[in-house]
Amino acid sequence: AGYADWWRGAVIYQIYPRSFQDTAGDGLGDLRGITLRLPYIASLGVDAVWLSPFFKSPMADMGYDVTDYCDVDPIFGTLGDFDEMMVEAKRLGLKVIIDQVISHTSDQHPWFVESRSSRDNAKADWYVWAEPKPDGTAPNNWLSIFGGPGWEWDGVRRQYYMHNFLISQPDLNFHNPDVQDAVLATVRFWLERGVDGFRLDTVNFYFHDRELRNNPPHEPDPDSVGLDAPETNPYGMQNHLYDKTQPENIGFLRRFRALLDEYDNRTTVGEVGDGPRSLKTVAAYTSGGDKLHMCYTFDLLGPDFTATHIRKCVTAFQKAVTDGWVCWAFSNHDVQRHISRFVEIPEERPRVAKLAISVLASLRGSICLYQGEELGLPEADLAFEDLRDPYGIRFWPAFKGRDGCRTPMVWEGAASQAAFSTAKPWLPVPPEHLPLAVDMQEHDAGSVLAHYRQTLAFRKSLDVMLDGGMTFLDTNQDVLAFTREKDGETLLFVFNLTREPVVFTGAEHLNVNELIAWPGFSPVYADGDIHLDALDMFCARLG
Ligand code: TEU
Repeated sequence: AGYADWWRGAVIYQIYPRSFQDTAGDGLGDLRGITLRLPYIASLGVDAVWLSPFFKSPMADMGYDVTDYCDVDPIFGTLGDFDEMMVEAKRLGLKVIIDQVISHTSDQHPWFVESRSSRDNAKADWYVWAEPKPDGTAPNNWLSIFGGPGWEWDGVRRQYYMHNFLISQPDLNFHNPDVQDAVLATVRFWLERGVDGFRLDTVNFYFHDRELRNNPPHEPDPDSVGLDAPETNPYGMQNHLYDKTQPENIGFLRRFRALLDEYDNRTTVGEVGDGPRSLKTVAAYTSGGDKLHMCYTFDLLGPDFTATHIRKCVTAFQKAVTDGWVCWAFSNHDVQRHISRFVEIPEERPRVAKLAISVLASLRGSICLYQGEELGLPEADLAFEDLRDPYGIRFWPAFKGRDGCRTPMVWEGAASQAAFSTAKPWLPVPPEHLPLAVDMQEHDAGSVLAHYRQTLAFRKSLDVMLDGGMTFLDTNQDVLAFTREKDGETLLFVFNLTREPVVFTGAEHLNVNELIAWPGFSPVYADGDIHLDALDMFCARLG
């Protein structure tokens, strides 16, 4: 693969700027804080950082509600701070991916302020406006992911506008070419500033059905996680055929890619949460080399950390997406931290954290890590009074929201506020995170942090790990067993994700040539059998 393909197999570290490092003393992370900590991120051996939004915003959805796509919110700093961060990232050999939230804006965005001012202003058609039904109710049955109807009445225009998320996140009308042009102009702004790529928030929500047809009813999808999980949100009771994922998006994504291709070595990763259709959508968005580079699905963001589940997800992906590229992740800023999803007994946390990154780093695809997972941080258990996430506040206690994974990064276990800030942080630093702080693990060769570094270094050291093939072994044993292969080199991986030891017999006919020691795991290979402990793994070169 040439250098332009750097993103294939890349390890991307997601930063939640509000919670990473405060330098201004206001309890909120900022861009200078990120710059300060970039050497730490580089020391993990990742290829790129993805910054959650730092643009001007009233922060109703913590920055996923933008009022100016081309400026930095004062709480995060200035454009000058951004440029300094870019310089430091370049120096350290880190790529920078920013989060483009263009499906919707904030209702405070000047575009929306103008659009809602009358029915005939220049931006009247920039958002999704519609007449009420004759009885005054909303145009159709579309729902918002954050609860309630997907339409809000506007008393000035005497029309409804559409929103997939908060009422204060009106949906841009991508059917209007002027909207596409305006959005692409903001993308060019950041390309000119040197960013290496874009994470495209809710990329399958850009277009809606122009006829505004009602969504048909749908049994809730038991696999869906977080916001549209059936037990917490009626959103899952509808089949979202018409409020998102329309065919017109393909044309827009081609325009997006053409713009990117005017610059060297840029990339995109689209967030595709499309329920059961997600893989079809990923295939459509990433095939052909003329749309997105990668997509990100919610497949591995659920509670299931079993061989069966991971094999099912990867196999389904391989079948559906033959020409395209995926980015896998166990955690992000929207879901409960994976250590808490995968583990009930706290004593198991470090081992599962090590096993999980070993699995993730062995998969074919790029991978996204979420800040703090390299420390094995569990989800913070917050009180209702602490919550800032509007979604958590709305659905508490059935769904506790997304603040539990957004608490401040812990840098120094003995320092005030874990050295995140000199002030009281916007969310509390959980006391149980302190022993896991960076400085507490930094010099411990057996720590989760050390394991992340070793695992990522191994992944980076072999081409076969980056874009080699991935083939599951045909076995009925309860293990995750597969090979990675490229240019005559073949690696065998066997993971035991259960809490019972297992003897894996499926390697007998394979030519195990050289065992590869993996830190923290000590399987025994004897007479063609692989003896794995509970929560253990095996790696070898076949030859
Ligand atoms: O999330 C999109 C999305 O679909 C989420 O609702 C997801 O299903 C949920 O968070 C899983 O628990 C993106 C951003 O990642 C999220 O932070 C924003 O709130 C949302 O878009 C609106 O911009």
